[in-house]
Amino acid sequence: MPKVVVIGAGIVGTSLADELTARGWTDVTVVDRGPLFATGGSTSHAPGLVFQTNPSKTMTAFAKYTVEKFNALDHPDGWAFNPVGGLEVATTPERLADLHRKAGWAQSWGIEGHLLTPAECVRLHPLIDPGRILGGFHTPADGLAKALRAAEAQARRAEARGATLRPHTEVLGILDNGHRVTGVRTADGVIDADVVVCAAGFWGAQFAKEVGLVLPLVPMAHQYARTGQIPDLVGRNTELTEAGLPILRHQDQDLYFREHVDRLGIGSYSHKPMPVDMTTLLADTAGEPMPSMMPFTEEDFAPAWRAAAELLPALGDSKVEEAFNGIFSFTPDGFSIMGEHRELPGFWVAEAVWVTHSAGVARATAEWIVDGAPSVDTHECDLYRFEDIARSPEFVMQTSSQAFVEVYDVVHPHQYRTALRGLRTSPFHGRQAALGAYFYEGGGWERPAWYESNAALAQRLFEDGLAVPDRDEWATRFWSPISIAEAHWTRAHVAMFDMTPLTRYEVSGPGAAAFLQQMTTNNVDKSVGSVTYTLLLDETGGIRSDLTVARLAPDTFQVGANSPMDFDWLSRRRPADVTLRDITGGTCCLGVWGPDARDVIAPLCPDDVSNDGFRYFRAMHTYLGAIPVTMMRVSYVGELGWEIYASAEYGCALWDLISAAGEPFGIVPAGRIAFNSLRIEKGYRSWGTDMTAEHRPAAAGLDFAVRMSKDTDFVGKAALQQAPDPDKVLRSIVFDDPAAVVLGKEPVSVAGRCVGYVTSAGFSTTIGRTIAYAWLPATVTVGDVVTVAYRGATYRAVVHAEPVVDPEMSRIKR
Ligand code: FAD
Ligand code: THG
Repeated sequence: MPKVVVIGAGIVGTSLADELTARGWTDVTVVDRGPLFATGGSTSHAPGLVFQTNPSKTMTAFAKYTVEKFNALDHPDGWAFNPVGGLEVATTPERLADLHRKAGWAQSWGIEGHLLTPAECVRLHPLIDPGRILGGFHTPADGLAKALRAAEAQARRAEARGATLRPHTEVLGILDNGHRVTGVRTADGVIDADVVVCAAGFWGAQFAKEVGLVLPLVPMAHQYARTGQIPDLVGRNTELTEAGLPILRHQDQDLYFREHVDRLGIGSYSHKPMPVDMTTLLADTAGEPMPSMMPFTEEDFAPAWRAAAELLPALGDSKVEEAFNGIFSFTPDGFSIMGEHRELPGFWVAEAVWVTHSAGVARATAEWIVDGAPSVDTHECDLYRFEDIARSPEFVMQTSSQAFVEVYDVVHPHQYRTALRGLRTSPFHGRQAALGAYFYEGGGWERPAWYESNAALAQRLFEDGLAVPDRDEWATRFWSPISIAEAHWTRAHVAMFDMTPLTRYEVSGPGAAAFLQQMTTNNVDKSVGSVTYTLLLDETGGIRSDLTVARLAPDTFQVGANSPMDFDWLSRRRPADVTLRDITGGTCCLGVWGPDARDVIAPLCPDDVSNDGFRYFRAMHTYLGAIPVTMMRVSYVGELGWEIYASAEYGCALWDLISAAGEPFGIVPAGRIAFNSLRIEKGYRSWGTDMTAEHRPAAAGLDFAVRMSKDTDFVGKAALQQAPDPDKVLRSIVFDDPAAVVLGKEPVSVAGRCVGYVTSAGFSTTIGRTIAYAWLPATVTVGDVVTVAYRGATYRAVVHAEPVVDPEMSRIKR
């Protein structure tokens, strides 16, 4: 049986010991520098508020499991979970509207929740001044975790199954044999291990660094205070129950509250980010009860106290009695960090995890270690989700600080960070900026969302009758009606799209074809010049990614991928006779699509680009003017045309060449919003949003990309052979009301019952309605009526046959 060492006996380490031993891996040693179970880590003082609802389905699932698990734990001192419920109040109209959005997430992810009037809020939480609030959102299953009891109960259960707990044992180093991890070195000697899991909380980045791994997390201080006795609370709770009122969030002032018998605990994020310098941590925390507590900085708390007393007037006569600046981890995107070190197999991390998500993260990590894959989609938390730049200390610090500031903000789905923009720009960037591009950010890249230079064209089209339904204020943020004109113009004439940020790899070497055959579902071992749409599956048949694979030479393939996780997945499995290279940065890509695309390109190209001369899903190395290019006749927007790749130094010249050649046809640059709505019309999925590792190809409507009959035993094939018919499938739905807009994650109901959720959506200029993808029960079929809740409105939609636009492929294959 494999030997496991878990570093850290906080809520994560103990939960992991429980989950591993429950799966039969009982040779587990949990080591902690501190005493058990108040080790001195973040868990030791966590006030334990558990609000389950999160924009992320996965994080919500992690929290839901934590609540279920903690509710069922036994501890001699009392409850490990007290389901007092959760209440979030709004003091601004914007927050009130956002609580509707939150209620939507709760419904989508299966958390009971109710929107309340101010009077109803006060009935639940009588300390609230009803005159201060506009409404609230109540989630009855939320509550308080007693983190130390939960840690102890889980650790004892693991111990009963054979695990060993070693307090007062500091890990001084990680040992390996040059290939994989072999153990840890402690002050008392070496502990051998086949698997070492770093669950060392905000100290984890130090271990990781020692083994050559960058964990993008920043330990930050966050203020927590307890008041003196509050007369209104006296007699409400016993020492045992501690709390009876719902845990409370006042997010407009970055505050949260819980009861401690007859006192209130107040947590505040309203202060400036306070990153902790790990090199001076010991000195900085010397006079404090534990090394995760910094001295309280009273002046930072003053505004929080005033805001708290405004919401809860009962605080007026009270004051802060105990307080500290507690330390825990922040990450650039707010998600946890999970996975195995690629260069040091056997070294795993489970880091930047709240108490709220702890059991869920632990279960997924245990499944991953024991079974090879977690049962929920963990891509948002994947250790290898970060682009290179996102590992630089500067990036980690700035973005994590922004994440701290925004932790309770109303964040729009298209609101991109402002810190450190402009890091990755395509060679077209100068031209785009001059054309008034509005840039979104993705993977560090600047990506035009629309171009102000198309405003006049848009105006003309609208006057000629192109419909642009009015949108609500929320949906118009980070959006422009110009995008509708760009999409329309692509279908009517021709447009150019910057595809440079599309991740691409060169896979080469004598083993390249066999490798890709083994890794992906479709047959890619075809003639030179072939392009194949294919899937990466995990061992359970879940979709890890969807790729295009172009065979540029017998032993050279260009792979169009989705994220750094694809590179990681392929790297781990790459045999010695295959070279894998990320060529995204050194190259650029321009998509030229629309009915006039051939007329733009043909005069520039020495080769035959006719429908027969350059067939659909073929690739060719050629020239456009003087510029060497690789062209692929592929179109994510579903139009005639090509992706044109060139070495980056030609980019600007390529842009100018196509712009000039396209001028007689009225070519326009078009942005991401148009791109997105066009691909949704055409039925193309976006990995990570529409489908993830939780879904198999049949459910996602991608069976056509799986070649079960090919000779190679590709990854995931065996699982697909056993797979039952899917009970949930991805569908396109079309809204009745032309003005209906959704942005993603909204709950979908049939006959008043929530049965699924929206993944992505876009306004279709072709049919003048918004089209959305939604996961729905397989029993809901084409023609069925559904309703979608969007920030307080309810829209009717109908399940549509796919794709909504051009099912005959006549637009592409001409
Ligand atoms: P820890 O509990 O820090 O455990 C890590 C362990 O690793 C420690 O015990 C440490 O001693 C050990 N360790 C480190 N280095 C070594 C070494 N070299 N050798 C041996 N052992 C080592 N979360 C919520 O969900 N809800 C809340 O309401 C909430 N409120 C919070 C309020 C405050 C003020 C703070 C600071 C945090 C709060 N959190 C909350 C966050 C939560 O406390 C943490 O995210 C969580 O406890 C982290 O658990 P962990 O097991 O990863 O880390
Ligand atoms: N271009 C390239 N690579 C990519 C993408 C891209 N890789 C990642 C991502 N996008 C992959 N997604 C898709 C989705 C659909 C298609 C291409 C890439 C597509 N599908 C055809 C269809 O379904 O009709 C496939 C037809 C066929 O298999 O013959 O075109 O945008 N380079």
